[in-house]
Amino acid sequence: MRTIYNDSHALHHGKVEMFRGELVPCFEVPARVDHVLRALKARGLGAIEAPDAFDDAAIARVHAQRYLDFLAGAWDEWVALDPANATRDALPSYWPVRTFRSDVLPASFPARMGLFSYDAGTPLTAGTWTAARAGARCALTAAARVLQGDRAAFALTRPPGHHAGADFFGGYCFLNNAAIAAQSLRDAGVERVAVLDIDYHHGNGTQAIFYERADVQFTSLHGDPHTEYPYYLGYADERGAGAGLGCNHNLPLARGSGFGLWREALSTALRGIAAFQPGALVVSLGLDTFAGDPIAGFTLATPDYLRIGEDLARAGLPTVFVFEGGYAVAEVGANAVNVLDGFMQQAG
Ligand code: OKP
Ligand code: ZN
Repeated sequence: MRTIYNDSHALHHGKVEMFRGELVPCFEVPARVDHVLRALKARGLGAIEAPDAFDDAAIARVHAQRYLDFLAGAWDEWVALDPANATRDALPSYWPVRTFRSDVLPASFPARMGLFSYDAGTPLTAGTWTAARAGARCALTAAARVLQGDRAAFALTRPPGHHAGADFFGGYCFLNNAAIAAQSLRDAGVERVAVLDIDYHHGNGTQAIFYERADVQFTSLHGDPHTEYPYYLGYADERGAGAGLGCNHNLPLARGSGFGLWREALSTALRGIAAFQPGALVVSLGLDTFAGDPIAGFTLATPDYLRIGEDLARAGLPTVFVFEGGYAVAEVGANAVNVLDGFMQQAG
């Protein structure tokens, strides 16, 4: 399996995130991807290639233009507020919750930070836009390789994407790489695309982007949002709306769940995907289901990821893997590569 990778991911390196009243060191660090890259090379899993050139039109198929304009200029605006900001991450402090307006674009940069975000755990840094855009291009390139006939391809990207909505960032995510890949498959003529999100956290951004659409099915296995981030979405009764009614499937599992329960839920998810008869599958590949993850609560073990890869391959679909979460840095490489290795061994 080909991996599409670009080292500009490292230009996004937040220092701190707000957690329980304190600024704590970021969990989402460049070393995550370095470990996956090293494990890929050690395992000899296939070529590691740079992304193709894409203009931003493919990204704008998913994201609102005013949000993209904001992201592109955000760092310069932050530093313009105070030259000393150049040494600090930008974090939002105000949000337009219910009863506030979101149609007006305030001139104030901090006000726009809040308009385009939903948490204080997602620092925006000098290289965030460049890194996120390169990541989206990796996802687009992986989708292109699958369209060109590869059985599967892996977009090794960060920051992750599945929490980012059409016009907001949050949950360490800025551009929704999986959604951008799925939309590009649609635009290339694949009539139905399934997105399967196996990150520990519900992919609220991806769900929201496709919620009213019948052409992209979204299925997610995740920690129950009653207790787990992102709390406000990801419940089982969210089935889609309008034309998309019945095209959204959430399978929340209690914090503490192990691989037995998790794999049963995967099998339920794969049955729903088969019934949709998609032409391609996009997997939001989070590895924070691992027992040792510092910010999540399932108990999967490293060999379990081989089984996941095999189960996914048995779906028999052209598959684009997009890297998402996984914060047990020393183990994230083996866990990610086990999924891809299991997939290729089963795919034959
Ligand atoms: C991103 B992805 C930890 C609190 C949790 C947000 C988690 C975002 C996870 N200090 N903060 O789904 O892996
Ligand atoms: Zn996650």
